[in-house]
Amino acid sequence: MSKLLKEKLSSQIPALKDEAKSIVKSHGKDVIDQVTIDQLFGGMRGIKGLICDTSSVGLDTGLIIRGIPILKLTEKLPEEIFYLLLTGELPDEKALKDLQSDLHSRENVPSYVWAVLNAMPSDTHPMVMFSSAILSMEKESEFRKLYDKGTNKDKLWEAMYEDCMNIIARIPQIAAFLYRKKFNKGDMIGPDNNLDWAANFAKMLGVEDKDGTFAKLMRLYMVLHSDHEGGNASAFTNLVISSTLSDAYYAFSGALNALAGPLHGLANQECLRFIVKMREEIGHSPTDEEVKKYCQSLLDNNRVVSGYGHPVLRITDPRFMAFLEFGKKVMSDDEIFKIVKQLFEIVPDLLIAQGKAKDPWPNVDAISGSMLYHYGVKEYEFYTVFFGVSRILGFASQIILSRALGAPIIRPKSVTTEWIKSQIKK
Ligand code: NMX
Ligand code: MLT
Repeated sequence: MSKLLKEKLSSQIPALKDEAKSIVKSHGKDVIDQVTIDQLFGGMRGIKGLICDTSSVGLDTGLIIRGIPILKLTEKLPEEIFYLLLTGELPDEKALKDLQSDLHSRENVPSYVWAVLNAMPSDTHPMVMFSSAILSMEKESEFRKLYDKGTNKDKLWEAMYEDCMNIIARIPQIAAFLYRKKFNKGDMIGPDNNLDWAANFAKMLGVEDKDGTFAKLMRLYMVLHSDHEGGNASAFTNLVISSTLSDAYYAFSGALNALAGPLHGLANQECLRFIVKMREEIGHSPTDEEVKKYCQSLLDNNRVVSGYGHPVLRITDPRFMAFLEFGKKVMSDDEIFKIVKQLFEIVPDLLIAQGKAKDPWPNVDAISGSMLYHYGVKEYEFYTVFFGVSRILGFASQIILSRALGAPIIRPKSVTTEWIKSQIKK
């Protein structure tokens, strides 16, 4: 089996471990942040409390992967991004081909996964199906087998790598199967060894793609959603689970459950649901005034406008801008896409006027669904699965590196409200 990526990592890891050790040895007690009471009551927002080298998110830059702003990576393949997330370098042609053939060689999904999915009630949410399918494969874990053998901790990352590669190779097929099953799209479509990871996914979904732009969208979609540093709710969940030396199957399944919340990854579903409902209620292409009134009524009822706001960003999400550019080229007359643009003109001002949201600008979820809807993927309940398939590239990179560095169990200290009150008195 081809293994250039694993070899590259093996050669990098000793230096990474030495670097981490020496930083801690020389500067272990240096203070880099302080914690305020509003951060404790406010979801730990802004506290610098984690190491994540795969990517970072600046409040005024958005996603940066290994030093490269996401808008400079939009022409890359998701496999290239995975290589970059893990190693800090883009692969050359040989390394890319090697990675692609390695993934193809691992794509055989155990047949019991289909049985698990077929056994689920037809009204099960696709994210439950996706998360369960991944968890159901836990018995395949090389990591757990190696751990059970009592293997040296330094070797565990290699088994983590194997598990992650197996999962990445299989999820396009699993997601495509559950899309076709759940939404009665017909029989499963098998993988095609000649295609790249995202184009293969596009083909297995069975979405009509006469001009090849849906495959292009899938590549872009998978690149844009691949990672968003370590502190977002699902990535953090993934890191916490993996830090207990649970394997990747447990970690990804748990992380996907965090992604499935409407304040996080489910916002893409909620945003399309909102647009469709608004059109149904208003009954035609809404005017600016009607959209304004509709959104204002949400805010007046203490509801959020999905797709707007962010825990870190204070600018329009560059991932939103990348989709906007794609949409302008491919679907400029699409009714839903036009409403997304209309919302972009209207919602920030309403949020600014309301004065609550710290970030009034759109995030990626404000637009990603409209891209899918255009190609006939109108089942918005499925949208967060697309997010999850892509984000597993980031989850995988983060926990392979954590295990390679021997990161300890994550266990911050909690305090009681009484303790806070006693500190205030002091
Ligand atoms: N619409 C209405 N109110 C909002 C919005 C919004 N889009 N965004 C923030 N607020 C409110 C928020 O609910 C809070 O209200 P309250 O004080 O009554 O609790 C107040 O503004 C302050 O919140 P922030 O500190 O600005 O935001 P926070 O960091 O806590 O949360 C989000 C960030 C993303 C959870 C929040 O902006 C939100 O709920 N947005 C809508 C859901 C969404 O788009 N999520 C997707 C995030 C990206 N992703 O891909 O995961
Ligand atoms: C993400 O892509 O994970 C979201 O933008 C949420 C976040 O970064 O907190």
